[in-house]
Amino acid sequence: MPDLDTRARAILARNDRGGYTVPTAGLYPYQWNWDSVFAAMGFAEHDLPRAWAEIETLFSGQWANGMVPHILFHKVDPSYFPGPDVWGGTGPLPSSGISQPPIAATFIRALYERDRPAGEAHVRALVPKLCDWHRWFFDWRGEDGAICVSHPWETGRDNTPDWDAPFAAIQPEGIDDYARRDTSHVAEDERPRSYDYDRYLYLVKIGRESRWDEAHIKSASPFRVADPTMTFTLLRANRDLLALCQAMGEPNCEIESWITALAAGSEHLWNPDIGSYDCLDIRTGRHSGVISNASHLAWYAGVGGDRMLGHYDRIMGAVRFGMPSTDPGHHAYEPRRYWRGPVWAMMNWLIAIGLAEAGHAARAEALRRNTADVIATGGFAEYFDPRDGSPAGGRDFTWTAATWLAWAS
Ligand code: 9YW
Repeated sequence: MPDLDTRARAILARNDRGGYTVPTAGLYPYQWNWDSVFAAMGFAEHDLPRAWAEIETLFSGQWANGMVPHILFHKVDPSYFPGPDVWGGTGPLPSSGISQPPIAATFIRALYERDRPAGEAHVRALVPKLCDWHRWFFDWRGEDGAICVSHPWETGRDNTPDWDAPFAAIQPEGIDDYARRDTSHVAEDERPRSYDYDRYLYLVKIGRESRWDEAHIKSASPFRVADPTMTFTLLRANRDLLALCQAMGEPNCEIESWITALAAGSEHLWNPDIGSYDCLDIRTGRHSGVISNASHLAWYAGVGGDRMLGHYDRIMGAVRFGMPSTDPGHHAYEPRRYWRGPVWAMMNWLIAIGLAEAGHAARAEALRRNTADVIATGGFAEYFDPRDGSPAGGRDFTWTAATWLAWAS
């Protein structure tokens, strides 16, 4: 649809701050990690050099320990809380102290495939950085091959019901008074609750006070949860990183060992009680019991065969627009509240990549059309109500525009 194409390109242009893109003005005025990777794919449709620049700016914030932060605060903007002073990041640029789903290697490979041979110099410079980042996940987030987070924001699925049980065990003591900014941009009932924010800030405080000492966080934080978003995106990213190394004539057996470990480790996320992948709380050994859109990334990771197919068909059959971020059959489902129910277009894209590769081309195509419909119905919103496709959260959103341009349209 040419009109939507034009609007999507205009959103990318408006959110472009020169070398990096903000998810949306006001609500998220900085560079976010996985948002930038999707943005790059949107730019790639009409401007490959700009696509590479987006990724390279992201990696300019990489820490000495290999971590690539979830937010880079290039220019301070008071419309967002918590800002750089609350995080106290210790990297080369002002940043947060946690990471985000490592989808970069996968999409760098896709960029390279459409930009040969010009992209080679970019790939050669990025591969060692990707290796350092992926190694950081193994060193600090690995639990027997499953990948954990030290903060919900690290998964990009901030208030999913997956955290309800681990959060119930946290007493957020000693946090400073704070004023949220998000609810001045977006309706309160589409955002996380204050209960969640208190705990987000408590976990930031633990990290900041340790100066982001990962050994300390790993042993002392009350929050350590193995998560399908991280485990599945990292497994997939390692397969793509290995392919990039091979294309550069540099086979890498360290990555091969990561792939083997992750493929085995993903099994820890399988919850036989509900017949689904979900989260595993390392502190208690308990599964979350939540079937989320991240559970359906198993195909993207190339694990589990068709184990998720029954849930996939059931859930897609229960909503007008899918894939809802939480199973509508779960008691904590809230169709407009952020990661507790709404549809996220870019998650659909990842799920569809996996479905297509697993031989479910018709389902992948149906998901693409359903995503195109939700965008045509609700516009380029941050997320959508699964019941009627009405827009929710931020508007003129970069990753929704990019997902439209690169996949859904
Ligand atoms: C935060 C920017 C980010 C996304 C996350 C989403 C939300 C808020 O917005 O996080 O403060 O980090 O949950 O996935 O990257 O769009």
